[in-house]
Amino acid sequence: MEIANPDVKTLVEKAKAKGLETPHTRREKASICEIGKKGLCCNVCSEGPCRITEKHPYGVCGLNADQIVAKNFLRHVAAGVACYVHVCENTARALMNAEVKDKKTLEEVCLKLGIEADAKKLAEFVIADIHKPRWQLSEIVLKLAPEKRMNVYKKLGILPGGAKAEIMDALVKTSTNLNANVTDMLLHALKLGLVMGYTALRMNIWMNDIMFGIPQIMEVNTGVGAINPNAVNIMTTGHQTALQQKIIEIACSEEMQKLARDAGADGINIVGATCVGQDLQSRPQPNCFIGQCANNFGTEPLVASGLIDAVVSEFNCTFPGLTQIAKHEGVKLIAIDDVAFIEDAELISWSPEKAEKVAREVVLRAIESFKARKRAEKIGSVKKAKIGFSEKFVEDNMDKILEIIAEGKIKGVAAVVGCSNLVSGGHDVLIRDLTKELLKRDILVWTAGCTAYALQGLGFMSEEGLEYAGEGLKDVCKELGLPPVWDFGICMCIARIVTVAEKIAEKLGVDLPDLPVVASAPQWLEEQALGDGAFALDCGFLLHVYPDPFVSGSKLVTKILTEELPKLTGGRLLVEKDAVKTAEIMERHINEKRKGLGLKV
Ligand code: XCC
Repeated sequence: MEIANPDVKTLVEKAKAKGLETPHTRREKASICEIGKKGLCCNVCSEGPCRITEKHPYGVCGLNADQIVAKNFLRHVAAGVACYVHVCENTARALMNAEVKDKKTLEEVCLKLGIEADAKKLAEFVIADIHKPRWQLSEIVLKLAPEKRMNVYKKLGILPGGAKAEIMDALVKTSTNLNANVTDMLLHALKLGLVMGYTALRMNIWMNDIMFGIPQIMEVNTGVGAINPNAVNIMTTGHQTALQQKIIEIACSEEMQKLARDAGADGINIVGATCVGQDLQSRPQPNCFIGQCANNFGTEPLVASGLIDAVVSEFNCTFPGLTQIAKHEGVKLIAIDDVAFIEDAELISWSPEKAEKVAREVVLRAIESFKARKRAEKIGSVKKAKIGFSEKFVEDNMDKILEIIAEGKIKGVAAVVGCSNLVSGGHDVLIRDLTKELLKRDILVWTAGCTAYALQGLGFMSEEGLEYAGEGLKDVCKELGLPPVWDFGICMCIARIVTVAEKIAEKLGVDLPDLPVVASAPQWLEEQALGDGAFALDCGFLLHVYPDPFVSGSKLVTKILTEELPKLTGGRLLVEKDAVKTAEIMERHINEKRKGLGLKV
């Protein structure tokens, strides 16, 4: 299997030599269900699991392929949205008693929501909104969705009630012998997309900004080469910045650094990995945070290297495969949220009241673990990356950005976001190839999530990235001193990208689908990505994904998502493995939108 990042490739080889499994080696041995891949397996009653084929077009209950595909799709979206609602709720808990770093954002957010500018009140408002019943519309969505889009959502009847109630009823509908209405289930998925976009993602991001400040453009080091083998190395996994930030603060304290030195280490370092590392990296951190070193599928190979003393997890992507590696390498696994509690991990549960105590325990465990660790060699390289883009940056530079797009030096924007996987050509492969194709066509790439690390690690966020850019894009980047790929941070910052798009649409007086903007999750992995995808379809974007989000087993569902939806929300699903074909379709789409706006093509 191809692995785009040479350092990850080395780590996988080294793990293999030690007899350790990584997803890359397990993938080759895995038994993949070809029927489930198309969404055609139903396992919600004791008569099944029923697998739908041409010869067996119905389950025992009478469900057909279209209904099973729609049901499975809604279940996946509901689970994905539930994940980020969990994160958002914890962030609100953290905000309750937190120090406010960015008062201006607090005031702006509260003004938008029509509440008093007070952190505690905002946190209570978010938690109350999440817990509303289904028959009371979510205030967050009502207040945040742009007016032009609201008309579309009202017409379709997809304005959601309380987040948890909508998720729960999606589970009810898709349980045994209940809803069998394809349209209703797909509309429910779109409704959950709004919960995802406005509540789970956007409110989470804004609450983090209030607590920790809006990301700033800065140059950072990234890559496994930054890891000092003789430091106590604590690796992050998850999505909950509010839970990890305290650990950095405690780890970097002189008291803990001294304890580490007394144990024979050079000090303690926090090694960023998965999405939470991406978010931590986007704001200035104390020195002992050494930057982002792995995306999702890079974590197991990195832990197998012997450079890591403890893994502290609070969400995905915490691979269960870490257990066998940790056992072999003597790595301490710690879960600070039980949703990420894997085998052999110790659960040290976070709560806002216990945050400091939890952080101290985590750091002390890591120092203990260091004492027993076998020595490992320094591995890999360090890349420079200019990161930290935000809605604020775009707002501050709005006129210039619009002028450049109008001139055609940049044709449009592609949001290339989300996870990495091993099936889209290999680890980080389609992300790399699609980005190259887009840049070549003078399409600016905005990114977030594991995709962002993939591109950072390959040099796209430094001058190196310019070699892939077309003439127009290259000129602009050189003039502004910016890379051709803009990193918005954690995958949840998809919400930032949509906020930016909304601001541009508002400025131009148009609706979101009128913009020369496209979206892609070229290597989507988990259910959250499908929830994000539902939001992108709500917003009316052309949404490229690979692989098929388990819908190809139904001609009807596929037709709705690819042909009917453009007439309803403007959104359209595109499933494509080939980078060139995808970029061509995206360029055509962007050019059509430019024509619609009266811009030269
Ligand atoms: Fe996991 Fe976030 Fe996805 Fe990366 S992008 S694969 S969830 S770590 Ni969020």
